[in-house]
Amino acid sequence: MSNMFCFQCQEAAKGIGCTLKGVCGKNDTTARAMDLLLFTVRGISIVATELRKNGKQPCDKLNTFVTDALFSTITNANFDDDSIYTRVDEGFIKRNKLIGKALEMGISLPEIDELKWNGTREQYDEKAAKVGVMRETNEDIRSLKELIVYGLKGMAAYLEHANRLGYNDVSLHAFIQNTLATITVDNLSTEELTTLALKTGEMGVQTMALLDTANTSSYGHPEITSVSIGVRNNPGILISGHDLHDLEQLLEQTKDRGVDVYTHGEMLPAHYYPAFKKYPHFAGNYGNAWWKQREEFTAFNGPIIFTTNCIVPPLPGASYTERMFTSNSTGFPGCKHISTDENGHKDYSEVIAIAKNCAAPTEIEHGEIVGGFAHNQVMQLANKVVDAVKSGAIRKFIVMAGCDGRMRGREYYTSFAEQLPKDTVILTAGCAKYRYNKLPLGDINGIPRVLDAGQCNDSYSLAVIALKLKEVFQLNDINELPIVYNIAWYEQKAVIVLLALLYLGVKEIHLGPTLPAFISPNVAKVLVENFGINGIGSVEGDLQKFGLNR
Ligand code: SF4
Ligand code: SF3
Repeated sequence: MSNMFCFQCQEAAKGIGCTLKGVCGKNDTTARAMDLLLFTVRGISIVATELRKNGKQPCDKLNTFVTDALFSTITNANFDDDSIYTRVDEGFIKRNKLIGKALEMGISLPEIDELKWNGTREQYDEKAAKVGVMRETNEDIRSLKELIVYGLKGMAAYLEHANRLGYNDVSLHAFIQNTLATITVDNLSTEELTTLALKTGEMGVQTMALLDTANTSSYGHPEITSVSIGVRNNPGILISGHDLHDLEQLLEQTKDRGVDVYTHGEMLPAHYYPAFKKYPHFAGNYGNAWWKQREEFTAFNGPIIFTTNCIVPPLPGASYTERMFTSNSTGFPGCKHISTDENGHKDYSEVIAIAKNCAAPTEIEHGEIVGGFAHNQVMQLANKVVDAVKSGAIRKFIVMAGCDGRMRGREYYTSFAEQLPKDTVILTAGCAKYRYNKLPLGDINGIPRVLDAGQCNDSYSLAVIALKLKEVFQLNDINELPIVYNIAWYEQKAVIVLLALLYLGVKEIHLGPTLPAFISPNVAKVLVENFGINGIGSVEGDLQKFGLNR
């Protein structure tokens, strides 16, 4: 049996793919379980799409099943074979029910393994080994299909967050399923797949817009905020990931309980939302990006809640494993999973009880960082920004959004930020910011030189800002703006952000620290020729390329 093959993230072994165990810590059994889960999701999507064509809308529960299944296969989201196989069991039941419905309606279905295979749990692993990404033998077709699937995974994650806040758009679910069906059943050419990848980018923009509406309607528009990075004397609960709805419930349930709540990693931007400022026990942000969690969670001393990726498997015997909780699509064997009831409610009483017996967090940093520059806030400063550009005080904006990661080469981003000329401003979103958001880069006429819009999904905000500036400067093309793109990626949410930018017509994006392993040489050629996508080089060389010499 082949062990596993996965090349979906920036850490893919040797820049090719992980074959024995994931560099992320994913076991081969988990990788295969995920391949089988995607197999069931493809089957479901094929039948659901046929039903839609015949006027029958699948129910919300089915849509949620698909987004959750996709989300659970994102890098660093779920390491728990049992929880993945439970989803597979459920997936086959759902698929078979849908098939029954389709047959009742006289719909003929394609003769395809994804619809025919029915095995027992004992047969899952063997089957899983045959349905992974290598089932597609043509390298370029495989590359484009996986590009699309990874974009859909990112899209599913953002859609799930919006859904949890009560914001939904069934056409986005339909697109995800329809696309999975199309790339499974139809023999699309590379040109057709490239078009579909851009269409995925368009739907990605819509999904991020929906999540932006969900977040800002629920919690207000992010505003300029100083966030403490130090600690207080109470025990604390650390919440990581991207789900603001989970944070809200935690803040409500911890009110007046003598514990503080801190954010980690991608949850930092929660502090920028007005609605969360009313909680006096919302203490600050602790630590840095996801990959530093082993040291930081040890020092935190209190319970940690994962609302989404990215989990780093704790080392055996790690002191914090017993205080680690997962929720939503995430999972880790041996860690408690906080379930959601049918009203979307989560009960954090066990987390709070544990926290009360923990020591206060150990201080690892102190001071404050500033953020909250999402589109609404930046537009309130538009005059100031436009004046600074017109007067030449700001020469260029550098979009440095995306992900952080543990690869050594990512030191590039810190050096790049440090060496940027002083008349440039970094626009950031996502956990990539931790490479430079604590540097003393100063400001330009009161505008900080690092403007943090928020989480990776708030890259949407950066696109809105760019489109508004295009209007203000009366330009025909987004690429005429004084903005350059030097984006860092790690996992699949960055893929949907990238596809969204390509759909919006952004050219000359530099992508690092390495180009995706799933991009074949021929597909890379298309990306270079049509979109000017480039890798990164040396800091000095790239500054020169961008016209950013000091
Ligand atoms: Fe390897 Fe990344 Fe896949 Fe993990 S998610 S197995 S590191 S390619
Ligand atoms: Fe970070 Fe995972 Fe991608 Fe949301 S939390 S940007 S890496």
